[in-house]
Amino acid sequence: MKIAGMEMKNPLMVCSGVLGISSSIFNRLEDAGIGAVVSKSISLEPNDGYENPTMVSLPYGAMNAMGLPNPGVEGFLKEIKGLKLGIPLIISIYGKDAGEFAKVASKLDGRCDALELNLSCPHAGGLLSIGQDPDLVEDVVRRVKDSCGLPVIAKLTPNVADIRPIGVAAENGGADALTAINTVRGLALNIRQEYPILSNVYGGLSGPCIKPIGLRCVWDLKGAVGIPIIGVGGISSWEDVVEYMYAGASAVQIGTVLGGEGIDAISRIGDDLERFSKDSDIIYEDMVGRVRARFD
Ligand code: RRO
Repeated sequence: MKIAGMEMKNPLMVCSGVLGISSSIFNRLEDAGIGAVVSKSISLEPNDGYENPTMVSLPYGAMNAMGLPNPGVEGFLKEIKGLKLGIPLIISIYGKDAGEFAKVASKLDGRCDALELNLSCPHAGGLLSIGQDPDLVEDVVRRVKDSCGLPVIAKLTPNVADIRPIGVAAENGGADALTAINTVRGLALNIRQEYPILSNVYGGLSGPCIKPIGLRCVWDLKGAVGIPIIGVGGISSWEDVVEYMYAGASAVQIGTVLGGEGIDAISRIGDDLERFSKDSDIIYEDMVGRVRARFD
């Protein structure tokens, strides 16, 4: 199967952020059968991120406010020097404005198979506001497309009243695909200490509890854009993958489940999905958008 010009053996990707950027992790993910990997978001300059606590597990998912920690684009390129992968490598990038996004993109030209633009971190003020404004989204995507020859995937936020105009703006800017969704802006409190749990106060909610929100966003985008959609949010089983694909996703990303179960979750979900495809005689491409509104 092909998505945004990348040949993939299955529709599974690991989502940005959860497993960092080391070459050994990318190699282990490939061995576990992942179709493509996405790096943590990389910026022009190194960034330390927020103070601890940056992560909290909840009975229904997890919440994080890491604060975009990363070694900067030059440090990242050193980190992956010598990396040999037989699957597509997608590098997630961010910048404070379109010009910075374009600078990071040009430094990565020819170093990976696609870029994913993080327009959607729920607690990095600037990024969230770029991702909530269709004009800014279109401008960032266009500037990045002009600055490199890589396929560009725009990662969208669910933290908007209507995700469709944002997806359409990314498509108009030249995006090759969309990723929906980043985490949902939330708050976790400790009533004994009488503090918000995360040092940043606000965080991004992920895990099983956000699956219906991710599905709704994929469904809405499918009706609004012509480019492929990569679904993400709360996937922990093959049934979740099929739900996202039936709703309109051409591929999916897996994240929070890896925090609890580790990389074994990839082989479990991948093997189960392949079995479902064979038993039901539905190839991956034919799963995309299979569910229609009941009264269409
Ligand atoms: O680093 C983070 O705190 C973070 C990022 Br960049 C993002 O896009 N989404 C998220 O939930 N956390």
